[in-house]
Amino acid sequence: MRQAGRYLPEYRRVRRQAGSFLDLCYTPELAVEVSLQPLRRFAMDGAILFSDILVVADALGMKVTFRERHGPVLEALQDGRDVGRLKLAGVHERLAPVYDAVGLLAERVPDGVALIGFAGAPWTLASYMVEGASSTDLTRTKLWAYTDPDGFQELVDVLVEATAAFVIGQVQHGAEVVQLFDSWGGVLPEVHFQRWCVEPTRALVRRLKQACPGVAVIGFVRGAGLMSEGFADCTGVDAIGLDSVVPLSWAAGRLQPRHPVQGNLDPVLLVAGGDALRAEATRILDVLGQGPFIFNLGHGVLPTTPLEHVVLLVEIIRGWHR
Ligand code: 1CP
Repeated sequence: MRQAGRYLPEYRRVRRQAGSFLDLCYTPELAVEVSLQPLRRFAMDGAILFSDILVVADALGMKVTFRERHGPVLEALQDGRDVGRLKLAGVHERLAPVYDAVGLLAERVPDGVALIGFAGAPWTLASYMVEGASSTDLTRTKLWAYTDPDGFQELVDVLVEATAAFVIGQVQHGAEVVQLFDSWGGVLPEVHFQRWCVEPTRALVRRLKQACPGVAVIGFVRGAGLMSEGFADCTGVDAIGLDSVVPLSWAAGRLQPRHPVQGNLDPVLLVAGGDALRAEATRILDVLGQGPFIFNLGHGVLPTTPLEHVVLLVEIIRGWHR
């Protein structure tokens, strides 16, 4: 989960050299370099491609920029006419530099380290394209989905196609695992969760698995809570990512018998370090480590995370015994 992030000094150096954030994503040598940086410092079992979920919006022809300390800024979609102007044809060509980065990474990631590709799930991607920036309540996106479901469906359909092309391209260039981030899925009430989170993800996973039968898919829906169970069972994802507030015993009882789970340390505990970090990391390992499990954070690494706390966390995980 955002391993490279802004907490590594060597990342910040490359980031400064690269110019814009999208230049970093679209320059294969630089994207490969920042993808490999965390592996050089820490004994990780997985490497996540350095890119961003919003390259798909960019590849569809939207103007996307990333402002320092502010996050992404997009020229927001207003209505169905704007959806009609998205350029689905040619998405593959525009994303070619990302595939090139994956291809180089597949050669350079050490043996035994899984190469993870990723994309935003359609709902989360749609939310940035409609809000035009980070938002916590997604009011505009919800209003569109609730008042004009057919029109909103057209946008979601475009995003299923574009995102499927994106993850298929990554797997064809060497990604072994694909993680789908539905970071804003948890704001939807159950009926709408089914339509805008479960259904598009199911369509996306079906396309991906048809093209790339052996690939493993991890679905992460932040805030899904109890709805994670239906999501895991209905979408065809293999493993399920958990945010930090999902109770561990519930996950062990309801999810883990059918799906490997991934999660879910609160990123703020990684900033805190010390006994608080040790206690929670150990509790997660004790409860979820009995079944199929990928240790991860419940959300992205915070920029203020001290490096020695990451070292400590890796030691705790490596030193833990079932
Ligand atoms: O190692 C890595 O850093 C992996 C690459 C990675 C991934 C998996 C980045 C780089 N972004 C993401 C996923 C991503 N991007 C998600 C899904 C996971 C999550 O919920 O965090 C989302 C929602 C985004 C959109 C985005 N891009 C945000 C979040 C804004 C918000 O609404 O909270 C931000 C800050 C970005 C920019 C970005 N992407 C990645 C980095 C390292 C950064 C920081 C910008 C910088 O370095 O200048």
